[in-house]
Amino acid sequence: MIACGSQLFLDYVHGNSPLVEAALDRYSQYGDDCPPTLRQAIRHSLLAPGKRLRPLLVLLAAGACGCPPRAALPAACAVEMVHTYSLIHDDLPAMDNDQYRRGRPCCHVQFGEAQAILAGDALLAQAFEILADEVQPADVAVRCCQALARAAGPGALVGGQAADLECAGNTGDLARLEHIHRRKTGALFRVSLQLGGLIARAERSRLDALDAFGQKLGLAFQIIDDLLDEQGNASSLGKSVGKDRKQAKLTFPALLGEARSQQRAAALIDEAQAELRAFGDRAGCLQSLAQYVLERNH
Ligand code: GRG
Repeated sequence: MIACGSQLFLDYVHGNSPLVEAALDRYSQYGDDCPPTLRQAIRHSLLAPGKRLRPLLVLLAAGACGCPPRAALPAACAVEMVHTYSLIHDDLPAMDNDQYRRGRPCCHVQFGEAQAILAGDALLAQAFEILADEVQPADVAVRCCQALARAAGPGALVGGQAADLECAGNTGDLARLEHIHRRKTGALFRVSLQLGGLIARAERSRLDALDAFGQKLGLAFQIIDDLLDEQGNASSLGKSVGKDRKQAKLTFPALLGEARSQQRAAALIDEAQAELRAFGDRAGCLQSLAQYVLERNH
């Protein structure tokens, strides 16, 4: 296994996120049938400076299985669309009621609630259109649609969000918290890696290894996200901070304390990296991304 820090991943971001940004821009041009306000609302959120971790995971997983990044680009954009939809809807007054996201006013703050709901709806639908139209061959497209639908659905992203909303008042234990985040955060990390592997037509053992990596990475990402909400600053994060504590939310630092949360995230990243041993050098960038998730400050 390659021992490396986050620099390899940061170099990859430098080389490959322009590909993702250009494709997202292309996919969100739309014709005259899409009203201008809806187009602007979608582009406001989709083209805002997100970290693009999920699309990069798709490209890196495909690469680790021997497939060039361009072949996985449509699927990478599809996942980013589902993620952006979830952020737009999460920020709504009926959910987290946030004001600031990706360094910009939230979609509903800028365009009103109705347009923000529709922008999210449009992105969710478009993600599946892109997979069905552009992933080849058709049986792989079907498997990609199935995997993304499951990850976005009632037993994963939406279910995790619903469980989180019901979990007000800091009640619950570590098992409950992890169950929420396996669905709310982990499912999109896992499916990103699966889509990359499916497009590369990877064998079962490789898909399983990517999945085990994704589970551990997703949980570590969430622990760090909770820590950043306590310790980070709004201008570098591009979103509000300190909300979890104010709303007495169930979080990792609230249950474990900050030091133990940090240790748990580090242990999960070590375990995640070990899952990729069989890929050898091809997974160097994924290993480095895992390190970045642990060290990130935004
Ligand atoms: C509304 C169905 C539905 C789901 C909402 C995304 C989400 C679920 C909630 C957002 C709140 C939150 C802090 C979730 C957990 C971690 C997370 C998904 C953070 C945002 O991801 P980043 O940091 O965002 O990768 P960027 O903007 O960089 O893409």
